[in-house]
Order: sequence, then structure tokens, then C-alpha cells
Amino acid sequence: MGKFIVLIVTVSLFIPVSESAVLVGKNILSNGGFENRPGGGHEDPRGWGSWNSDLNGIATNEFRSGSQSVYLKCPKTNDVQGVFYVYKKIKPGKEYTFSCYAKNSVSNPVKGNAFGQISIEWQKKAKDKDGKDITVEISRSWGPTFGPELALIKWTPFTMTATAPADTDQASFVIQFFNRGDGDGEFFVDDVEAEELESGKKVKSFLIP
Ligand SMILES: [Ca+2]
Repeated sequence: MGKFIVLIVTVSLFIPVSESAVLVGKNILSNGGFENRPGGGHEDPRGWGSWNSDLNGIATNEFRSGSQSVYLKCPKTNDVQGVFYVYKKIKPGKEYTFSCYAKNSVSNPVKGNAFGQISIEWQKKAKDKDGKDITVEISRSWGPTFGPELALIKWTPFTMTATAPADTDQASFVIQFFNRGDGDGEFFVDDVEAEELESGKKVKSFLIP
């Protein structure tokens, strides 16, 4: 009987852990592998915005999945550039993860005070002075950075988790390259994912030792 009770306690303790280990629910971002680019050439990969052919675009010589990734080149000092995905079905109060894989360039590695960073920009619908529908940023949740130390020969995963503010209508999942001074170089990003967590807070608090 004693062993039976211990077994039940052990099993119930492990249920939340196994749920949290399965952070592979539905990816709410489409085309996170940057393979779908119906226009070819300098067209945006489907679903992704802010394409700038001078500083970023599709890489075909580096990829973690399929045959393409995104390259981001260092902007000029004190500037920033990046790509983003707008997701319009955000649920306020829900927790979201955002992750990608990044790899440094062997031929043109990141140098100086420059780094990549992922973030989530929480947005709200509003009207401008002419009554036109616009979207304004409420706040930004910042994720990990990756600078000159970023690995050259393997893809490194980066992940962040954040809760959507109460009045969020939509969010942009953003990958950027910052140059804070004397920056140079290039990095690649592939297999970008975001996920709405079912019971993130409960699982998280359980995992804190
Ligand atoms: Ca890919």
C-alpha cells in the first residue's frame, strides 16, 4: 500500500513536468523556415515584413531547414535593421514563447559592439488625428542577444517567453541587428517559431527549484 501511494505521488508530480517539456505545440508563425517566397528574387518571404534588400534577404548558401534562411547584415553605427512577423490573433494575458536559430557568418562574422536580438512588440489598434485606423506600440518584451560570440559552425537556439499585456490587439515577432558602435558582419536566422502557452505560468512556477 505504501509503495502504491508513493507511485501515485511520483506520477502526479511528473505530469506538469512532462507537459512543460512539450513546448512543441502549434507554431503560430507561418513560413518560419523562410522557404515560401512565391515572388522569388527580392520578394518578401510570405508572412514576413520589413524586407530591405541592402541589409537583409534570403540566404541560399546557409540554412538549417530546407534550402534557405534569412541573412541580416550589420547596419551603420547607431542604427538598427530587422525583419518581423505580424500575428493578429494575440490573446491578452496569455503567455507566448518566441524562438529562432541563429548562426554567425564564417566569411563575414559579427564584430564590434553589434548584436542580434529577438523581441515581441505588443500593439494596440488606435485612430490617428484624421480618424484613420493605425496600430501603436504598447510595450516591447526583449529576448536574448547574440553578438560576436555567436557560433560559426552550428545553429544556436534562442528563446524568450513573455505575457501579452491586457490591451494587446496584435503583436510583431521581431528579429533585429543592432550596431551600437564599430559594428560589422552578418548572421543568419532560420526556423523561427512562436507558440501560445496553454498553462505557462503554472508550469513555470512548478519548475522553479
Ligand atoms: Ca529554412
